[in-house]
Amino acid sequence: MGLPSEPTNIEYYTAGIEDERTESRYTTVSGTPFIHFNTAALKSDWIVNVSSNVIGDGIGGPGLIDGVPGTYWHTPYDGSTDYPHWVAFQFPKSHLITSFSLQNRNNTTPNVYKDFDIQTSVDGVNWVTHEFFSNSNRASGAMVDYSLANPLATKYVRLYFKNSLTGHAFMNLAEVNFSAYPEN
Ligand SMILES: [Ca+2]
Repeated sequence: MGLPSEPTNIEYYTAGIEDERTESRYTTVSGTPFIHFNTAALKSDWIVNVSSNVIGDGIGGPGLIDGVPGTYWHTPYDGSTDYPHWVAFQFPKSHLITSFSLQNRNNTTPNVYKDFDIQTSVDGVNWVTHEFFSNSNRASGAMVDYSLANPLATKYVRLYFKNSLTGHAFMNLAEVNFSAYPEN
């Protein structure tokens, strides 16, 4: 299972927050570097925020961008926090995202998300849904790939998890990778 191959000429969409309108643009991006952001070094300048975190189990949002399958983010399981759960990323500059992958925690007890949205923002505060997905892979440690039907150019991206594949109020996740053209 690998990430999708590099596209050449693609059409992408940017979301306008103020008028809640989506406009399309066409661009030629061949010649710019296409990067699979899947190591700690490549993700070192990302800012990550999570909706909630349980203390003492996993290492929170940083566990999602350290390139280590064994580290993870885990939401509280004391009954205080139900879906939706989310994780938001801020890149140092706008990235044109074409695909991404989410790695399940490698654990005997799967606490896996099901339906989720990929969202975009112009300010990191107000979010609009770009596309939605449904996960059916509950295998421990599985790397699950998702391709965007419409690539997304954004500095801010959020994964908004709406319910559980495994019937839990909580979830965990080992790693998040994006594949993108970093734009200047
Ligand atoms: Ca990790």
